[in-house]
Amino acid sequence: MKIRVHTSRPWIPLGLAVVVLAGWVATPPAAAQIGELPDQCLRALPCCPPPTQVVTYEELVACGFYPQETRLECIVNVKQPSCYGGNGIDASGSFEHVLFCVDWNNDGVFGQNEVVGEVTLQMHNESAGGAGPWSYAVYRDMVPPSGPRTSNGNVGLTTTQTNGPTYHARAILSYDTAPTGCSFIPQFGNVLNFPIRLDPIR
Ligand SMILES: [Ca+2]
Repeated sequence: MKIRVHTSRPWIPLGLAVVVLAGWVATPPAAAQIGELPDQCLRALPCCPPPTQVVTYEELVACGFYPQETRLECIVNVKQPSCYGGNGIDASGSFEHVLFCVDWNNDGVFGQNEVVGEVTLQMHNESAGGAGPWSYAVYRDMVPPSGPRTSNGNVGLTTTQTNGPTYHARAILSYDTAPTGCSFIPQFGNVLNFPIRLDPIR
């Protein structure tokens, strides 16, 4: 048997109730704002000049080449529970940018025309109580300039004959700010150089 307990309700003038309700609509309670709060974390750095390639928050830990898909890949470790521009997994958060370059002419310099692609990883603050670091994977399929992938530089040939020439690649991780080129030095993030071998597609 269910027992209902009745309590006497305090008398509230109608006008006062309208005022209270209007105030609640104008300023929702804190619980209603969860997930919409801006990230209060400021990545403060000493001055001057501020250090670069700070890897306290995120870091490229390894990169490589997957020949079968002509794909450059990297592992990005996200190390902190916050400071990623938004609270909650549904927050807009921020972006971790990774730019890939390949020194196609093997002159030891990554030129502006040797960018092969960029990928962005949307990031947010930890919201489920987990403890990092968390390892994310990013990749970018690239289209080499005519030659090295299929025919050892013989422009016009479309064979898959190649002896697997070696090239040098670079990945640049930058939080929030997209790298502007292969020489970009990120403030938050880091640069990794790594050799790759363009083995034939098997
Ligand atoms: Ca070059």
